Amino acid sequence: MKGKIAFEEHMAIEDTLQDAKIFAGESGQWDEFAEEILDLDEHRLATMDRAGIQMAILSLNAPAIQAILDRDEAVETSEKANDRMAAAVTAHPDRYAALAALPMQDPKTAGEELKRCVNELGFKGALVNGFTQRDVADSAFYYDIPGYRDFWQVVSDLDVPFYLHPRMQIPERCEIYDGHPWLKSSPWGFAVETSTHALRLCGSGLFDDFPNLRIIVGHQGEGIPFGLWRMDARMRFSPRGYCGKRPLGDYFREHFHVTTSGNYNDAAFRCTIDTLGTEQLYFCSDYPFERMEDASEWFDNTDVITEEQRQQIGRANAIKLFGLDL
Ligand code: GRE
Ligand code: ZN
Repeated sequence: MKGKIAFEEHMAIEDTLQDAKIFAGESGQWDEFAEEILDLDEHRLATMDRAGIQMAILSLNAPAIQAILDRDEAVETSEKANDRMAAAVTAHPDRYAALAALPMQDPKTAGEELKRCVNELGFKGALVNGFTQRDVADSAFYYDIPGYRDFWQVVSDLDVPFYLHPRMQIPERCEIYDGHPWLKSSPWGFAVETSTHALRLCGSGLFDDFPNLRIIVGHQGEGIPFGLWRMDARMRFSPRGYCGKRPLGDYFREHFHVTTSGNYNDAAFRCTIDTLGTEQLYFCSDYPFERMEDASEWFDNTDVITEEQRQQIGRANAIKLFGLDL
């Protein structure tokens, strides 16, 4: 399929590049990977062409800003990354758009930066890499806590989507993975971390306070579609501490948008479609952690969807979600 729009498509700046090394450095192809993630010109555009991707909505790599302990450095690095993305959009306005990196260490400044990005630079929303550390390495701030309500007010006022992207759990807080470092990152731990964070948002009453929030999660929903029925079923018996006014599943189905990033699998796709329908589903690749060609090869050919649904999920839904002028 030509004309696809993809929006879990990562870039890096020199300051955040090293964060990708533990994920991509072991393949022995670090130099190539580094070139790919830094490049926003010919190489990436040619790869997009081969994969039938007309537009990539760029975002910073993980965990990047969210792992910077110093508040001022987090603010400066976000601005730098966002300015870099803005320059790429200016250079190739018909091929790129951008999602803001945000210094969640300081919710007020994060809101200000989001306003700058959306109102002045024309960004389409934000992509944040899970919880934020601050001041000390052994810290993890999740965005359901009261300190972030003013930030969500800004997101709600701007009415832009917020992509909740994975990051790895910090070493001080992941005993369950001891002795199994492979289990901690993208094969499993990313999904546990991100889905739990997403459910915290649902259970915090956030969506009662801000009914227009739209949260995006990747990887076919980070496992939530598969578990949703049971969660609602069991919540009838153990709703301890749950602050939502409505059942969990209602919030997920109403406020969450799910992408195919890095999970090119028919069974997962069917489950996600069964849970959400096709209107809140989107094609994404997760380049350069994945190959755009692999994402497209699967998406363009899967017979789980009709041709009409392929157009919808590959393009039309994204135009609507981000209000793109295409
Ligand atoms: C990602 O950003 O999506 C990612 C990583 C590291 C490994 C795999 C992956 O940051 O998909
Ligand atoms: Zn990603």
